[in-house]
Amino acid sequence: MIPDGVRLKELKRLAIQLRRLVVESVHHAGAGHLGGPMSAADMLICLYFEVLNIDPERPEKFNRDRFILSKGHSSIGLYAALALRGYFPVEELKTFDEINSRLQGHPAMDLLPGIDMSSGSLGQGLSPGVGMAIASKTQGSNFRTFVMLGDGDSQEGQIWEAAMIAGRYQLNNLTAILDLNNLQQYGWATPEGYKSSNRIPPQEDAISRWQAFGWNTIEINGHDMIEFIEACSEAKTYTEGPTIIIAKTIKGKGISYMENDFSWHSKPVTNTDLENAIIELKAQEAAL
Ligand SMILES: Cc1ncc(C[n+]2csc(CCOP(=O)(O)OP(=O)(O)O)c2C)c(N)n1
Repeated sequence: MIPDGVRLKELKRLAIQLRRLVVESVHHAGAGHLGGPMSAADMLICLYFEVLNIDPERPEKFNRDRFILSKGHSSIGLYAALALRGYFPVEELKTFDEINSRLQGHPAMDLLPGIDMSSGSLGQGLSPGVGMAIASKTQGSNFRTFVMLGDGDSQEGQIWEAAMIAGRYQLNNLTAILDLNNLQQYGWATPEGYKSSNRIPPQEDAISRWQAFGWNTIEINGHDMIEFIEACSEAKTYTEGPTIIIAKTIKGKGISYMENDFSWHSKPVTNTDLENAIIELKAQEAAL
């Protein structure tokens, strides 16, 4: 269902809260990823508050929708979404990245309720997504599987092996989401990012690539919540095969000094950085 104005405002408020929790957690931990969680923030909130058929009280329920964060380094974004949705206390985010914490730098499925798949080694998230989608069909279930990919993440060959199988078996219960922020750890992932450089881009034209593997493609602005929710609905009604939502995003979105700057892929947040981020996020909330 498409959210009305009041609900949309609430979702936007949650995305601002998520961004604040990410910066606070990385500041507290003294390390962590920022750019990737920020580009994914609006979609993570939509997934956990609108799209996924889930029950935080019963995180193991067989018929729940599955979500895999293939770009597992953005774990703190996922943890913040899970905490806000009620899977565990928001307070626990303060343990992010500590020894023996359930909130490790990369998601661990045997530690934390709500994590459907461990991830962190790039390129490995779509394969288990294919397995889950096949399991849903062979076990007569109707749960859907969502996998969020990074553009750097999808430079790994295993993504394309999984993409080929998903197309081959017409897995119409599988939705991939490409967080196309054009940047990766130390530089560019796509031609858009390469505008100012004469280096050869590692990835070109995501749409025709995915279509060649038999996928339905929907291109959206990944920071427009309505576009994202509508794309998820369209994916549900597409019966011929898997769908990928190609979401154009901005790395670091929401904190001006982080936006489109790959040095904010991962780095410690100083006290001043934190203060500046909170000033911006408070202003965004006041403007809602
Ligand atoms: C197999 C593997 N190689 C390298 C890394 C180190 N690494 C972590 S994040 C990252 C860049 C990821 O870029 P992208 O998928 O575009 O993520 P985003 O920009 O959304 O953060 C790299 C190279 C890794 N985690 N796994």
